[in-house]
Amino acid sequence: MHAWPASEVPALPGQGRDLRIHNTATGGLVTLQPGPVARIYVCGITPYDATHMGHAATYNAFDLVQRVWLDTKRQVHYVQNVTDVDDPLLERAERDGVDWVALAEKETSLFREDMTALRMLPPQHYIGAVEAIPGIVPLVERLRDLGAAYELEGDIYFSVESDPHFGSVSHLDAAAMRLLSAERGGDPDRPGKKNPLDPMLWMAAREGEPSWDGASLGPGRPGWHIECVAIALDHLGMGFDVQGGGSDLAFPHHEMGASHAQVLTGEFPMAKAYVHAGMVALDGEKMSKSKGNLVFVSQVRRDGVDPAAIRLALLAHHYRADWEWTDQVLQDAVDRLDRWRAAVSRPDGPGADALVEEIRDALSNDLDAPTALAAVDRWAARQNSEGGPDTGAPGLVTRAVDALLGVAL
Ligand code: 5CA
Ligand code: ZN
Repeated sequence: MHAWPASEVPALPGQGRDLRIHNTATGGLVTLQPGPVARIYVCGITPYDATHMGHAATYNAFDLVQRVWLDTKRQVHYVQNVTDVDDPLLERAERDGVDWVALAEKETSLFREDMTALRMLPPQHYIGAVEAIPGIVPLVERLRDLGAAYELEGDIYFSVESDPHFGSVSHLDAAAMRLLSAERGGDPDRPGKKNPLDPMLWMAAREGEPSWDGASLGPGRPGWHIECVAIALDHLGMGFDVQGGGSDLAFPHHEMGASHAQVLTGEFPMAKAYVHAGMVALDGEKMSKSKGNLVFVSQVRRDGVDPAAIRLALLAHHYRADWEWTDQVLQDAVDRLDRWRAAVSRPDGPGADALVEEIRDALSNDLDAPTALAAVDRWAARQNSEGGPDTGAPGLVTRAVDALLGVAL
């Protein structure tokens, strides 16, 4: 499917920095040194109740990853999926009495509009689960031929024991894995499984549900994790730089996906860093579609808030922190945007070369956007109080904030 339009990323003077980022798989920071083309896969939405501020915060984190890489003059090869067929989507369509295809299309369109408004860089490949099915089927067949998958009443499961590296993303113990598996789309209590954690690769066709030709697997639809693996391997190959998503994807989704890919290819690891964004809450609880405690990007935009202010509200929090969306968070961002805009709308100002380096230092250090914002705040405060003689400064600040933070002043 098509993605959304790219906003220009201005080139900045001087030298970008290599990205140091927290890798869930090692529990520490790693300095990534991609080749001339950095490769990133970010898990996309399941298209209903999109785009809420939690989604937006997670995509903002991975947009910053790309902006740091682009500043080093690398190209970025970015792939994202849309989980446009899965249990929760079908359940929502059923609940609301709407066609699941129409629901997915409508929500994906809205997501594209929100991403465009927020100036999130688009993926080069934006791939739906449904369009990936012809590539998924042979992977499931191969896993079965390798003895890493087995059948249970027509459904095909992946055997987690087939991957000697299973557990290397989340490092959770079996009890914790079992709990999260039950919470996040798994079926640990289904009788007949070899290991309760084994995830489904291919679900045999169910009465009244959509299904596709699965060749030797029979008609059915793909499991969740193999969807992202098929898309990532097809467009990026093994050993790509970053696998990204919210922290709720570390287990089971990214753990299982890594295992699928590692068994399929015999290579390890699938990604050089597994990067996870914190969870955004509302009224004390994680913003989630199942609870319905959501603030939508599109609603806030309709209320007349500049998307650049929404972006600043996201950037004011470290991507790894769990934080709460409040009216005050948004108001602070609106005020900051006003101050910054006032500061760059003068013909001269305090020199800004050092500021560009401060922003670079902050972002390359585990995407420390709050520190970058504080540096811009200091420049803006000086400008708004005493001004300065540098006629290039307001333009440079505008370009740096745009290129590195995705904020249009
Ligand atoms: N389609 C799958 C990934 S393949 C999925 O998880 N879709 S989603 O729509 O549920 O979430 C999309 C992204 O937003 C995921 O990376 C998820 O971790 C992230 N996300 C969901 N809720 C929040 C939240 N409250 N705060 C931060 N990120 C969130
Ligand atoms: Zn995914």
